[in-house]
Amino acid sequence: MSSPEDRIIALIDMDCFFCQVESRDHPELKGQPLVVSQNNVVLAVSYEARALGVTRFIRSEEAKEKCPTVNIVNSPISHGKSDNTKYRMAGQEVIQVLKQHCPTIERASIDEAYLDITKLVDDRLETTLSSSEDLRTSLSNTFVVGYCGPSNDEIQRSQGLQRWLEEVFDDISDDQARRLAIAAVIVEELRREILQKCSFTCSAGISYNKVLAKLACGLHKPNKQTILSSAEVSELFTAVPVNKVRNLGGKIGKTLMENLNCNVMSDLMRFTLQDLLKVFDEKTADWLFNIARGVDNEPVTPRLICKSIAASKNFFGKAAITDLEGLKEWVGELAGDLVERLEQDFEDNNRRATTLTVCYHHLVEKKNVSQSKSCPMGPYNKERIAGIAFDIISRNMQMPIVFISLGTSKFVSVQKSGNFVSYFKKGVHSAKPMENLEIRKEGSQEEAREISKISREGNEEKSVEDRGSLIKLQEIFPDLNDIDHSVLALLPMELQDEAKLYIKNKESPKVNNAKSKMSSGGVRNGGNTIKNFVVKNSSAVEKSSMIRCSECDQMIQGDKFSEHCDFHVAQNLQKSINRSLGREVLGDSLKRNREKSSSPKSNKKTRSIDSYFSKFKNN
Ligand code: TTP
Ligand code: CA
Ligand code: CA
Repeated sequence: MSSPEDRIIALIDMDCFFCQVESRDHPELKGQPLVVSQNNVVLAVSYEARALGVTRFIRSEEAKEKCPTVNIVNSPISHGKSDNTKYRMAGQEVIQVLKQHCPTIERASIDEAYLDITKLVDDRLETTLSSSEDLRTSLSNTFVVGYCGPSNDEIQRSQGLQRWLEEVFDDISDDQARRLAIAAVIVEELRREILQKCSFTCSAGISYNKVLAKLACGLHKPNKQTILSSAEVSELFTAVPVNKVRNLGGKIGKTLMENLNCNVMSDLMRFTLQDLLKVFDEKTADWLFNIARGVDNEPVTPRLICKSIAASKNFFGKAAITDLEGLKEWVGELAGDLVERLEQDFEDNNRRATTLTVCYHHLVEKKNVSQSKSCPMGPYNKERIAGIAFDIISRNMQMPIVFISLGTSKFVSVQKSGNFVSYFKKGVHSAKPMENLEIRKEGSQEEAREISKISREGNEEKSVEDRGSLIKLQEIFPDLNDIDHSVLALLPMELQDEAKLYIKNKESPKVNNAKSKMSSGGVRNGGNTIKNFVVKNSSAVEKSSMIRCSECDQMIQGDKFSEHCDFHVAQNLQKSINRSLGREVLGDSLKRNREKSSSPKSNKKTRSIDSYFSKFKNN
């Protein structure tokens, strides 16, 4: 397989998915005009309702005005917001069916998946002899681009299919066409089985790359499938608007349309690679140049589970968030929802997210302005995540807020050990709820450990002890010679230090031997520092490398990066607490600490956050 046209890729997309899930639960709704609404906005429209003029993204009342007989189902609510669990699980049922037949499946959204069926097709071609007549009977729901009109007209479809099979299958023996025809038979079988086992209809596109399979899938719906061969691409592209193509729905498509005057895909052929390089980065220019010619080499990456997990909500009209109280309430709800789903995902898929992205839209002169910020993801803890989101969003006081999303991504596989699970699930390191947070300073003998600290008054010692007895490095990594660094980065500093020490000892056994506690599996009491909440990318801690801090844009030495991040977390928390509570927490805590340090029993030092910053910001 060397040519970009040698693969066979299918995209399967469920028809009016949320409506099908609802009408499977409520059979009286089957065949009826139906919409599924969330927050009073129509998100899914049955084909019966579409025929009566109902469209997506209108308000439920508007749907009723357009079609008085329409049934409106409101999607389930949890944490004060729509809960898609039911639909996600229904999507997973479909994946289970596909999994029985195809090893290379990429779940692309709640209701669609790409399949690389190249091998299935080649195996079938080797083992089965099919005449064009056999194929015509098997392909009873299949359209062929270039051999049918744009409608779902059955006569045009079957005549076109027959003509195509005769032309390319019997006469010329076009190899790609033969393989696409066999692929279409396989996809007809898969769709039939999905209907039998899950009671859902779906549509499919069959072509030789992901972009074209997706495009083909949308041409004939519902309950149909479409073949797109390379010979038909250039003709089809004269009629395909640029923004209807996968990856071109956003900024890139807009630039093509507005700045380069490309309206349909064939317009893109006017540009050389050099022309495109003047406007786009190398990767994008290259991709555009290729896709204009129907070439897309993106592989189908086997993935049965989503790449990201997010909890989000729109706040339309009067529901817009206008004060910190409202913001606090909603980030709490969203964080609760997110953590529930992450914990379930952890149970199901043995993986943990390492990046948290907080995105929000606020209104400026009635226009939506989007902001987003990513940071490392620590333990799955509702209060902690809510605190981070609150801090990020409240920082600029940009109200009213009309959309918030807390998303997690960059999953790493983890081994499940009892303590590892309980560590993350119980949130031993959970930060305090925002209203109780206090920032104070603590000095220690090791200068590098002098960092800002979130502590729970009175409970701090207990939580450190708890952690010590709960977590032992060896229980997380039974084979200490095979420590997964991405998992290690999720653990408390004490355990990270233990691991580093172990690795160092392994490399030069004479050094530091006395210090190591690995043989006893003990855990040093390092204090419940804010460091514990900061996940470090294992590559980011390379001493020699420099990392740009997204917060202050400074280049930071790798081994100082975590401390630098700690500073920002502490500083931001401090700001948000000061803002939300309207009092000088730092002033109070410093005062308290000063009092404590003056007591003969205390050996704690105090240091202002500014002096902390001046130390780390230029590291
Ligand atoms: P789609 O596949 O875009 O649409 P659909 O399945 O309803 O209809 P079609 O037959 O045209 O494929 O979306 C899948 C489901 O995702 C849809 O049923 C409802 C949900 N959805 C949202 O929750 N929010 C959105 O913005 C969109 C577009 C869909
Ligand atoms: Ca769909
Ligand atoms: Ca879809």
